[in-house]
Amino acid sequence: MLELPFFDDIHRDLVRDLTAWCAEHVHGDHDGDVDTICRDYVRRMGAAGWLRYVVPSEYGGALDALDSRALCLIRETLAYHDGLADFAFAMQGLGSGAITLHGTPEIKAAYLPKVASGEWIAAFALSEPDSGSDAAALTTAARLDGGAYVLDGCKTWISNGGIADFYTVFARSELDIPGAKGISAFIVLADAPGLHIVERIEVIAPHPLATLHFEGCRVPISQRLGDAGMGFKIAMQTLDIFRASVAAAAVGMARRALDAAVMRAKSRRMFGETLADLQMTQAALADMSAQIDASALLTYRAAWLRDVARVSTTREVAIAKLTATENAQRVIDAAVQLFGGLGVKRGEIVERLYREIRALRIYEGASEVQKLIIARSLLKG
Ligand code: COS
Repeated sequence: MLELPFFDDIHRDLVRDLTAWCAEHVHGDHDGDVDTICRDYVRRMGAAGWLRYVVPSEYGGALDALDSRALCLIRETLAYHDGLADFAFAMQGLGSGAITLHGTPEIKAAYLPKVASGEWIAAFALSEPDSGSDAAALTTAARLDGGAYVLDGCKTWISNGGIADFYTVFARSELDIPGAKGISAFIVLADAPGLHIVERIEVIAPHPLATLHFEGCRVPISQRLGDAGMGFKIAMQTLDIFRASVAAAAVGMARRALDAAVMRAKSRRMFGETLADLQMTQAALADMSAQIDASALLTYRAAWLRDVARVSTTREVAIAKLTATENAQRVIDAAVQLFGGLGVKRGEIVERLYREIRALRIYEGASEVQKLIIARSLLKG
C-alpha cells in the first residue's frame, strides 16, 4: 500500500488486518479443483468479514455505501497473496453490484446479506459468443409473458458459472430496440428451470468459468433491476466501480512480482557477484518500481474521485485499468526474466503470476475498450 492522502484510517486498518489474515489463511499453492477452492474462499472470507465490503451496511455490509478505495485495497492485498482469493472476493462484488446500485429494498434484503456472509455466490452475465467488447449487441432475449420475462439465449465467459447461486443477467427486453437502449438487467437464481450450464471453460489461470444457456427460463418481473431498457447503463455503472478494482488487483500482482524479483536478485550469484550488483538488473528493478507506483496512483485517484469527490470516474477508471494491467504484465514479465529458467518453472511464484495477470488485460473491458472510452471522453469534451 502506498502511503497516500487518498486514504482514511479505516483504509489503513483494513490493509493491516487483511494482510495479517492473508499471512495465515491465503496461500497460492493449491491442490484440488478450483470450484472447491473458490467456494471455500467465499465461505472463509464471509466468516472473517471481508465480504462485508462488497455490500452497504444497511444490508450486512461494513460501510454505508460501496467504498471504492476499500474494494481496491482489499483486491490489491488479496491479489498479492493469491489470484484465486482475489477472484473469489471480486466476483461477490461484481455479481451483486447491480443489486446494490438498482435493487428494490426487497431484492437487496433478499440477496445482499447472503453475499456479505458468503452464504451465496454471485456472478455477472453480460458477455455472449458474438458480443464481448460490443456489449450493446447482445441478443439474449427476455420476452414479457404475463408476470414474468422468458429468457432465451447464451452467455459465455461467465466467471463463477457453475458455482454461483445467482446470476445478474443482461438481456434484450425491448426486442424491437437494437443496441444499448433495449437491454434490461435481471437476477436469475442458479436453479431456475431453463438455465443450464452447458460448458466449463479451462483457462491458463484456472477459475470457475462457464457457458450458460437460457431456454424458456422464466424470471418474475420483480427480479428485474431498474426500469426496462436501463440494463446497459446498469452494466456500465457496475463496471465503472469494479474496473478500478481490476487495476488494484494488477497492482497487487505486480508488487508481488517485484518483491520476488528483489529477493532473487539479492540472493542469486553470477559472474562473481550477485544479480543485484549488475546495473542491468538495477535498471529493470527501477522500471518495475516506477510502473507500480504510477499504476497505484492512477488506481487510487480513480477510487478517491468516486468516494470523496463524488464525480463521474468513467475516464479515470479506464486510464487506471489500462495502465495498471498493462504495466503489471510488463513488471511480471521482467520478474520472470530476472528469475531465468526458474521463472517459467511450474510452481514458481512468478510463473503463476505470469499466467494470472494475462486475463486482467482482457476481462471487464479489454485494454482496447479502455482506450476507446478514454478517447471518446477526450473527443466529446
Ligand atoms: N455509466 C453510465 N452510462 C453509460 C456509461 C457509464 N460508464 N457508459 C455508457 N453509458 C450510457 C451512454 O451514456 C449511452 O446512453 P445515452 O444514449 O442515454 O446517452 C448508453 O450507455 C450507450 O453508450 P455508448 O454509446 O457509449 O455504448 P457503446 O455501445 O458505444 O459501447 C463500450 C460502449 C464499448 C464502452 C461498452 O460496450 C463496453 O464497455 N464494452 C466492454 C464490455 C465489457 O466490459 N465486457 C466484459 C464483461 S465482464 S467480464
